[in-house]
Amino acid sequence: MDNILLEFPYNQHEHIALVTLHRPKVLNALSTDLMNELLECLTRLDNNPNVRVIILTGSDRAFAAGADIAQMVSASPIDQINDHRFKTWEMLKLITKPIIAAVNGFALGGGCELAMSCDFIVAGDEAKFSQPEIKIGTIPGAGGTQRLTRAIGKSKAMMMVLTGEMIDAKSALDWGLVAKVVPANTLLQETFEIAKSISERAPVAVKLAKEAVNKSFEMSLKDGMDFERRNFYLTFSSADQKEGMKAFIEKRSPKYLGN
Ligand code: CO8
Repeated sequence: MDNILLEFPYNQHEHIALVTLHRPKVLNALSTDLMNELLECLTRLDNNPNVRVIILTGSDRAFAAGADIAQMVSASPIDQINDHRFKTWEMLKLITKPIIAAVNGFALGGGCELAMSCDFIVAGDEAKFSQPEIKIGTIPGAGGTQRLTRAIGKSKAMMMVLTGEMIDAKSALDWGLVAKVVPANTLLQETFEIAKSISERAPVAVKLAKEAVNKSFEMSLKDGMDFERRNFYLTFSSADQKEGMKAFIEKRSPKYLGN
């Protein structure tokens, strides 16, 4: 992998992996190769039973400054179709384990869309978010008009998509795009603490909870509630649910095995 760095175990934690986007010369612009490597890496981590939480980050300067403009400048629509880039983005949705985006610096265009494709975003206080595609004669293509609108509402999303201007981390927090803002130089440590907390929860329940929350984007309230109830019932077939409730009654910490 030329464009992705992987640390597992991360910080000597047996259940946490750190994936770093690494194209520093172009602020982690998301080329086809980078996206393919990212998907391959995340799929491998998803298949590794020891991994419970994945942190996705970039550099101090940029999480990612968007899709690779140099690669797209003279592309035809057919080039875009044949490139299979959108298939790669679609397949990211199939990762079952939680992915936390730890964002310092720029998260622009496809970079903002990639962060939003993760399960939640923790941002350094210098982070900047935008959908700047309108400034280069196009529009978001990997969920910017959809996920951003669901995250921050129509009015603010429309303003961001039509002006292409950046918002800072504080606005991203106030508007609900990010879950938490922390000092930039503590971003990875703070995100690690959150990942640690998730890694201590029952892994199957974590997956089922992730799946149910994500369904809320795609279903009516009634269908979503039904889906949630099925997943709730399903947790009662796991040994971890028995262990979790027993440990509570016995006033001890649970030991989850992921089954
Ligand atoms: N693609 C390719 N190269 C880039 C990109 C990019 N998105 N962003 C930055 N770079 C390169 C620059 O060309 C520059 O290279 P060089 O040193 O060779 O000139 C290097 O990174 C450093 O960038 P700057 O010199 O511009 O650094 P500044 O600090 O002056 O500015 C900015 C930083 C503000 C981030 C600026 O680089 C910028 O505006 N970048 C472009 C942001 C943008 O428009 N992003 C949207 C791209 S389109 C998109 O994402 C559509 C997604 C569609 C879905 C994807 C499906 C696959």
